[in-house]
Amino acid sequence: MNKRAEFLAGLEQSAFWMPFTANRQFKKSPRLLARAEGMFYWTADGRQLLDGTAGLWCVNAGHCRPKIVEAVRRQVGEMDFAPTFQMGHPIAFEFAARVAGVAPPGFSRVFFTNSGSESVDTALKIALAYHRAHGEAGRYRLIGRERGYHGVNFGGTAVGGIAANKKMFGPGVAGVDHIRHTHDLSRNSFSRGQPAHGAEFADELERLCALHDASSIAAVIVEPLAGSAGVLVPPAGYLERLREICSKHGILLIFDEVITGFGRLGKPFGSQRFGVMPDLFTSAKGLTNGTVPMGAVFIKDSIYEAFMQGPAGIELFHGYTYSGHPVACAAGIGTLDTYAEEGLLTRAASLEKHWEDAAHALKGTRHVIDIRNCGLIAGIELEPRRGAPGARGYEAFVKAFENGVLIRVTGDTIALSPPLIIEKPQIERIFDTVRSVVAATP
Ligand code: PXG
Repeated sequence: MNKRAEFLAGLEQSAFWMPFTANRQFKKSPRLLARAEGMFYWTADGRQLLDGTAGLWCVNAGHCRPKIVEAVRRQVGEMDFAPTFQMGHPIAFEFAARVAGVAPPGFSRVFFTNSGSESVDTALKIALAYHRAHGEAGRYRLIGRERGYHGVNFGGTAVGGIAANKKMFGPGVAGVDHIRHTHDLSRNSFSRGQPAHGAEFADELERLCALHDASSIAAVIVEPLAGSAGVLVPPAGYLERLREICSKHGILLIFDEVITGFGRLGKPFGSQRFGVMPDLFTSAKGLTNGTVPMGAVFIKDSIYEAFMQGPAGIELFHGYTYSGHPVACAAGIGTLDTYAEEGLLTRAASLEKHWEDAAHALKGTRHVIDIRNCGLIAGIELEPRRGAPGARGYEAFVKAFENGVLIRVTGDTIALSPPLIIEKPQIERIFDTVRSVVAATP
């Protein structure tokens, strides 16, 4: 047996417990990626795949970009690791300054983590600690939203609103509640960009303020545009209303920008796209173009300052061994250089109309019950097959993979989010493939 055949034969017994994967099914008929460049992956058996998902919403500049690869190579040979607890290294300070430089004004402080999940838990902890630091220790409740995805750590699982991600893991974090999601097919199906109806869903927050007493609520966390649970674009006026209610009651508003950050919506961050500013926001993924794991929480200056007024000593008892990891910082600097040189943090804006038209041209395709889009994101919702929800979506994914296009499905919704370097003919190819595989699905 050659090496590859041996590997495939051993796969069913593999030690790798794969995340969010049907392990037994996958290991029987694996899909293996071996190489990547620009807009493409190549499978282990040598087939080219057009990447319609930027890996997992992270490779915004495309794969294996030279500046990033070179920066990582250089750094890993110069200093592989150095601690950031009561010590530091220049590249962490340099990257913090660089990345704060692309954030909206007023967010000049950055806390580094290693993932989106860690960014979420960090942001929630900073929100709780902030209220204590400025004399409102009674604010301990955290409010999330149905169908929200905030990673898989305990905090993010608790404020998240996806039942399957919660049900196996016990009671979770105390003092958590949720507002309803914004999905409303009956009024908003086939909306282009922000749907017209649903700003009033934000009023649910007023209901929770009345129920729990607003002075017990520390923070509300939402994705400006919900990605994982099926591309839910915020209704016009909805985020504005949430902001207004939070400000009125002294509640911090956290935007989870793990997906919407770094150019996905045509502006550097979703807050800028929608014109609504949070108090803290999370990021990961596009921060390093997915090259080295890293996340970051961006903190409004006044929140940081509140901590710096406290007693001398450690201001926040929180951090990770790898917060500000030198190799991740190098990847981040290479990423920001690439984004800047190629105008990628705003490129989605110039492609959005074309993308939107290509997506909505699928209206009328068999099984398609909704199409949603914003920036370089599209969600195509399929009618679930009777008695087998998710089956149609999964089959479309497998067929697209066989036809040379990588798409992502969540339930029966196809979520598309290509690298921001995509060219128009590649947009055509993605939607043509989606149309044919969906129409051919029983
Ligand atoms: N917040 C948001 C909004 C996310 O989308 C996380 C937090 C967690 O990030 P980490 O780095 O801990 O995974 C995410 C992650 C999908 C998909 O298919 C989305 C994510 C991860 C995996 C799959 O939509 N988002």
